[in-house]
Amino acid sequence: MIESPGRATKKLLRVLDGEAIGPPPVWLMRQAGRYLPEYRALRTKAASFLEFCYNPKLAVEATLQPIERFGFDAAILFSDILVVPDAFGQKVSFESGHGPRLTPITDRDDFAKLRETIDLDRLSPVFETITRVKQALPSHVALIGFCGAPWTVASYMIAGHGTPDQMPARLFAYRHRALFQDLIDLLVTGSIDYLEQQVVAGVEAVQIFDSWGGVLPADEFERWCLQPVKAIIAGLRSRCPGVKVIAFPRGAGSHLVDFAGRTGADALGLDTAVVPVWAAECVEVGTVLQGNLDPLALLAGGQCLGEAVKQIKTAFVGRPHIFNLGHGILPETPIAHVEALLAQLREEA
Ligand code: 1CP
Repeated sequence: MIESPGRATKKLLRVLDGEAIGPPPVWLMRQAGRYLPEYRALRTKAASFLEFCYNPKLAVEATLQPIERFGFDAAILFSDILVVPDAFGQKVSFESGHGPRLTPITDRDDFAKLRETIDLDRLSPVFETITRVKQALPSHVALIGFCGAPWTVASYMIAGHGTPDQMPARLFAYRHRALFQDLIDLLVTGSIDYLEQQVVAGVEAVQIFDSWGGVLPADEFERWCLQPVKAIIAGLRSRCPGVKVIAFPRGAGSHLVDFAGRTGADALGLDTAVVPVWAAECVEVGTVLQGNLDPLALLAGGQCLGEAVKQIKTAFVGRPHIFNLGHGILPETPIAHVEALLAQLREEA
């Protein structure tokens, strides 16, 4: 257990310790971002998205903005999962309107150009951001760090950009099994080092985003998603005993039942497609559940939003639950809908 004086006052950490609290603590994936006018204004102060992520002054402000506006129960470090390939020496950039661009890894020669260990010095602005955010946060707000799961990060490293179905990485994994395994192993080691430094800098929990695991058949899911996440959690726990880990294996379907137990995660982020009452009944007892409002219901607002929130809250009564979306908030989401969501969550105990 990582003890801190504020632990008992932080609802999110109490739930991660296994307590069922009503109303549940709430934060939203991608809660810092383009739906906030103050984020859009801040974003203009950096020439590129990576420079923004590596500028502690700006990243601290971006992390705090949604806390100041909405009073969420947790802040999530403002950064991106693709700082990891950047810190392995791969060329990474973000083009506005086109998302990330990386120099793709196509063969063993490209792989050999990566560093053998992650460059933690390059990531030092991220750790500075964490330390500064920690000092600025109200005492009841927890700070969450994160990384991408190896499969999801590798899918960008292989394709060189986002893809709807991760076909380049899936094919690569079949055609070049040993090489792909080496890439995954490298990311496991680098992610442990990276998360460890996030914990040292002050995060109280970490989330591992596996946004693209859902496209894989069972054996590939086991090999490229479940086992690497398990290895990261084991490695991190050996260095930071008691750190809380939330796994978010988006699209994992029936794998969700024992995913936390098998990987050692404390909590499981449920994606939008998961039926809340199914998860409450079928995911093994002892797993804290997080989720899973449809980001489009939040965007639409009104009655759809009200009903969806109620359904989720009701399904998880009596189980440790963290209210969240089933995927990241969309840039078009009206602020008033986030306010309505929070009012509804807080009024019905
Ligand atoms: O300002 C901008 O326009 C850049 C948009 C943006 C933002 C706000 C990107 C580019 N990343 C982020 C921040 C971010 N990314 C956070 C910040 C903390 C918070 O949640 O508030 C986090 C946790 C992420 C994680 C992330 N990045 C994931 C996993 C979660 C998910 O949404 O599935 C993934 C897949 C990425 C890659 C990425 N970074 C940015 C974009 C547009 C993408 C997706 C690219 C694609 O596949 O199309």
